[in-house]
Amino acid sequence: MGFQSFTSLFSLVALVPSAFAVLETTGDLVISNAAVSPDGFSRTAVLAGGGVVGELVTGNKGDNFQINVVNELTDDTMLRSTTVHWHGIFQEGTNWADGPAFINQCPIAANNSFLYDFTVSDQAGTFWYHSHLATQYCDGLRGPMVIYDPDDPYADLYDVDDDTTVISLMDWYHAKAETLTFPAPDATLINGLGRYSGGNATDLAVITVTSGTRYRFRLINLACDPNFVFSIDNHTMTVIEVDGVNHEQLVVDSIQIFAAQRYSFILEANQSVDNYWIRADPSTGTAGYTGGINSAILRYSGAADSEPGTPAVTSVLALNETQLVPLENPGAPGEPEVGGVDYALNLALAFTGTAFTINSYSFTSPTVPVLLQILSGAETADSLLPTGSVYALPTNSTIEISIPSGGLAGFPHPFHLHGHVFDVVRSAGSTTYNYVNPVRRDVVNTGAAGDNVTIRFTTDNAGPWFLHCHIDWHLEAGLAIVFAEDVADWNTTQTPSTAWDDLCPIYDALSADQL
Ligand SMILES: [Cu+2]
Repeated sequence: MGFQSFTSLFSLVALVPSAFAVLETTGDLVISNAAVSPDGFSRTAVLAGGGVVGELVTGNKGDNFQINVVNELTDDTMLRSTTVHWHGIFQEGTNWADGPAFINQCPIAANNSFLYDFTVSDQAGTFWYHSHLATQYCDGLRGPMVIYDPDDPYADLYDVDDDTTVISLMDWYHAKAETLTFPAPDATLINGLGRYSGGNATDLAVITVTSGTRYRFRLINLACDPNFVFSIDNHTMTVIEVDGVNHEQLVVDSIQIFAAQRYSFILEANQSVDNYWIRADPSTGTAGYTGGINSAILRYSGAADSEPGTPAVTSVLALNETQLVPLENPGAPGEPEVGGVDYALNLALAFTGTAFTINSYSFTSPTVPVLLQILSGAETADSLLPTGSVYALPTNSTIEISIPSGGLAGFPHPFHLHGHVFDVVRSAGSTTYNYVNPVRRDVVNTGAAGDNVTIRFTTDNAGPWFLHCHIDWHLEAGLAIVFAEDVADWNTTQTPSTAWDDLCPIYDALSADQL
């Protein structure tokens, strides 16, 4: 604790961000522009805490977080306003701190700051944060967030779980997000380093392990688009956590991880002292490993400072979502039959050639945040904007959402619900329904033609909650709706800060070049 305290004090006066900066529950998260070249190609990016991978935000189950987002963005060729969403955190009673622009708040203008003050009362696991304004996080504003559990039921399975065991995967673009339409990424970054096809043999991320030690790795897909097939040569992985929910142990040799999903897995350093390839093959962009693309290095202490020579092998134990079983309180709410809930909703998805629609409406941001519409006087859910994209959900009710994505353009689409986790009673690639012990998570792959991915949850969290495709280019093209949960109670349960009240007047007064 002494060293931690010293580094915290030191960070108050140090202006150069550390490569291993950790923000523990309380402090400033500075959003700034800087030129970076994580794959050898230099571009100006939007950074959280100064790194291509944002500062690691940590805390313990039960902690209150007070993160002051300081907007120092100056580059008007990109968005200068910002917001931060804490992905997977329920925000019970603090819907105003969830982050999505024009759903939960107005954007934070440049040269301003905004305090996100929320308590993580009963969640632990692997999370992340990112801008939730247009496609800003594709320009860089994304980082990991870990909520440690002092009473982790799996504590006996591992020896190491710290800032060195977070593995972040992301797509990287050489052009600025606002100039791109349904682009393919230029590179894959693993822990903020990578190479692009045709580029130089730049440094790759190295994860160091000690022979005989067991690690809890926390794998996070921070991508704007691709899913990755992740593996580590010569090693199996025992999955124990899915999107912040403990699951029964499942041994796999590869993990297809969709945008915004997370897994914790145990890796035992039980192979000979050597270097091994870590692989993350993307679904879009340049596939494969030629020249060290889509790769990082697992290095045993004592091994040579060189690249691995291990060959790629075919996976024989790929992760299958239907094999994941929640460790605590498994089972979906409602009756064990299709539609056996209080409120069932089918989402018919379509693509017009330029925009996505859900039940015939393409989501476009309202000018007044959905939460503010009620707090400032709108009286019924029916009047909430944008028209056709807001669905009122009754409180204390069982909900079923079916998503027959049917090979919709750009599939497979990973759908994310804010404010909840859900039980996936029908997974992609499966025609059977599991109401007994289905995977519980907050981002689900909705699959291909013939799939009808179906999720269930219970309404116990008042506020407007976004449901959207987590391919950010698709969200921007309208693949989203808003659940207005328990609207009647927003005025009594939601008490935003004065600073929150000030966000919209400040933002609305900005000139075009300040947006
Ligand atoms: Cu999508």
